[in-house]
Amino acid sequence: MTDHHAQEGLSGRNFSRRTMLTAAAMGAVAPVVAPAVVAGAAPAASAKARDDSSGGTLRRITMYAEELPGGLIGYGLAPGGATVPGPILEIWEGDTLEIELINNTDRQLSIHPHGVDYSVDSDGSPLNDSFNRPGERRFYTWRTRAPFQAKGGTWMPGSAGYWHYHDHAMGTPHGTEGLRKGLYGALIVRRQGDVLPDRQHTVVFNDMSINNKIAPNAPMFEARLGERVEFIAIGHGDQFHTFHIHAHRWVDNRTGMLTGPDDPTPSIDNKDLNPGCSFGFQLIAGEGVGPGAWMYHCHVQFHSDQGMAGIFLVRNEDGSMPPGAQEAIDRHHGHGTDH
Ligand SMILES: [Cu+2]
Repeated sequence: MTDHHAQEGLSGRNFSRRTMLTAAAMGAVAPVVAPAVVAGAAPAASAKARDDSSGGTLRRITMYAEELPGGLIGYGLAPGGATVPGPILEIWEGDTLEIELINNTDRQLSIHPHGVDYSVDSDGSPLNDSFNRPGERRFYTWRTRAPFQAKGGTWMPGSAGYWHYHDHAMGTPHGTEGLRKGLYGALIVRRQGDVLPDRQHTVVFNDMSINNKIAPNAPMFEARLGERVEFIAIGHGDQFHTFHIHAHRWVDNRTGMLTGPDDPTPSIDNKDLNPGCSFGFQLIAGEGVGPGAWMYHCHVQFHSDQGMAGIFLVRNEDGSMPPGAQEAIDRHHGHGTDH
């Protein structure tokens, strides 16, 4: 089974899947960094030569598109390491990310990003002849930039945001089949000074599934009480969705956090998650409500009823199960039946 996301637990597996592409961030988060990323990272000196204006770093990774059991296809950072969703790619505003995508399938596919800058040959679309043929390697380059002042003094947005990447070439010129089979993942571009999380979870509402699973096998995301947890929510497919999480809320801006006590940005716990959309936020697990098995789900009623519902398990601080949580998980396994 391709159960990579369903039962990640607290083993640190989700950390190992996180592609921290920056040494600066590593100290704060202490993830297990995928060796391929470290090995591929260019020294700062060459980054400067490449991109003097932004001061950003040129980062290089190799990604692999591979078939998975159950008819799925995923992206990974090592041969045999593909997952659905793919790895979280994370860079800083100003960085350039060069991806060598190795297509280990017998289908044509690509990688197409949202939110960053790229030239037509890195578009990831058949329109621009930018895709991998079966067995082919191909480079894709994504550029980012900080906010800047345009002519006339108006401010233009930087690249920072909770974005995503996906196939744009399998099945149709829009990658409809690739998306359906699992070729998608989260892309985070951080701004200098952004707060880093203890733990991250990618939630993709893809047609009538969550990460290509449905209840009772929808992903169970875990954290310990008090941890700073980052969710990256992405929508794909042909359905409109709304993402809701129980007992926690966030702020409806780029980071999900207020900038100060007087920041008027509204606080929410439910947000549209339509195809191609993405957003992210951080919460403090169990803050104000305690540990427990908290539900997250699509709030379109027939979607939740048909299995777009999972559990955000907030464990006790020491990692043990809080009272009632196992019973709640057991109840969730009867999802779809009356009780
Ligand atoms: Cu839905």
